[in-house]
Amino acid sequence: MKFNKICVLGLGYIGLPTAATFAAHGIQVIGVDINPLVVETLKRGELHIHEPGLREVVEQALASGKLTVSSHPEEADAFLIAVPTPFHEDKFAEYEGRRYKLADMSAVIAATEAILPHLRKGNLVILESTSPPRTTLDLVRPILERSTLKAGSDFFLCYSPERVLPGQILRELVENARVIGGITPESARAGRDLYATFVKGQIVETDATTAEMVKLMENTYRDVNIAIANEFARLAEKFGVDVWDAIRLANLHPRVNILNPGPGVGGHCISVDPWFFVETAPELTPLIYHARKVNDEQPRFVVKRVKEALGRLNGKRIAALGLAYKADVDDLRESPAVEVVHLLQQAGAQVKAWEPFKPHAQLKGIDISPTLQDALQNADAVLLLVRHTEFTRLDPTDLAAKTPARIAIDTVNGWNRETWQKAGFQFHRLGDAKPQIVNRKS
Ligand code: SAJ
Repeated sequence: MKFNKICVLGLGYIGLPTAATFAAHGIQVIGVDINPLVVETLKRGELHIHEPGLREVVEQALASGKLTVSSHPEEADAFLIAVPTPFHEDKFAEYEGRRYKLADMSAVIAATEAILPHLRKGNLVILESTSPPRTTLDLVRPILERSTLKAGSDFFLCYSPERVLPGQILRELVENARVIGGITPESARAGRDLYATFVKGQIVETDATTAEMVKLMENTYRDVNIAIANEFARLAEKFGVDVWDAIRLANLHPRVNILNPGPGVGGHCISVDPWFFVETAPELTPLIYHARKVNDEQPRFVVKRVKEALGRLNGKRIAALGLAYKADVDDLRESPAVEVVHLLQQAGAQVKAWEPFKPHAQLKGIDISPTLQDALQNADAVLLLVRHTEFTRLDPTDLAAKTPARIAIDTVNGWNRETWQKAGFQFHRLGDAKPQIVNRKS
């Protein structure tokens, strides 16, 4: 199938890079967003999101005329839906005492309905938004069939998940394997024809519900594995073991790959997607549910550790290093580091946070320092919350000269115990209860 013109609905972290990449490969793209601010910003040639390399690609696509932005979709050969699927803030359900969140599919519904008046015979519609299993068949298809056209015979319908890593979106869009789930084999084939425009990775055709499950399985797998790493960290502390060392040794086994403990799981994917399984099958998902709970509890566990290190939290001054949801990104939303800071403050600590990727960020209730120096001065303890490369390179002797703090707490295995101890710090690390042994060596 040949595509001359496509409409991409939703110009966020996935939709905008995808739209610009299609445009860069010669397809006429109408980028659609219901948020007038997004449309205006892009029309001015500016960007509302930060992603390395995106500005250049979008600028070029706009300048070439291949990408235009609008508030409404229009007739096209294909429609691609990449809108958010968050949770309802105030709606929950419960199964055997397990309270779970419910997905808010209103953006997918609205985007599908917006396509409806423009849907023609022979069109292709693709849902990319992460969604509960069967969304394509049971939610999107019936809306589109209100047009009286029949999905699978009059038009093609697919689910194709994005699998890109924030910070590397443009490269991964092209290089990652792409799973395309059609509601019929012909639909999947049409989807392949579209993505083959730029995808260099393997393109695999399957059915729509399998593709939906694949996406959720990837992130749930990661969540459960991080939960077990976090539980191992708790166990290691109980047994006087260094979990980081133990994980390194366990991973020498050819069929074991344990992930890293840390202050919790953030971001918009891994801490969210497992709930889509729980919501659609609570009776089948106790493990997935409890893994989510373990990871959500992790900031509290960190706070407990900080309290043990400091004796008490009330009145203590803490320099918190890092607020991003993970290493070397500037995204502070859904961040466990932010949660840790809030909890410390609730317990009476005075926290000054330093985030090198967003020194001027403003977060309600959090004192963000304009410089590292500012966060450090007057501190009683230095708390490492994010494994930014910049932090792992800090020289503790240098740092000791800038702060009265002589307690360092590392929650991400970013620092070397011996170097910090030599620089005069009492050193604590999450999941590591072996200080006396290292002391003996040094
Ligand atoms: N984390 C740990 N320990 C680890 C790894 C991660 O605590 O060993 C934490 C991170 O610090 C962070 C959270 O988990 O708070 C998630 O980070 P991440 O790097 O695992 O994932 P995301 O959310 O940035 O992106 C994921 C990716 N999925 C997988 O790697 C399976 C990405 O490919 C997906 O496209 C993305 O979710 C998505 O949009 O679904």
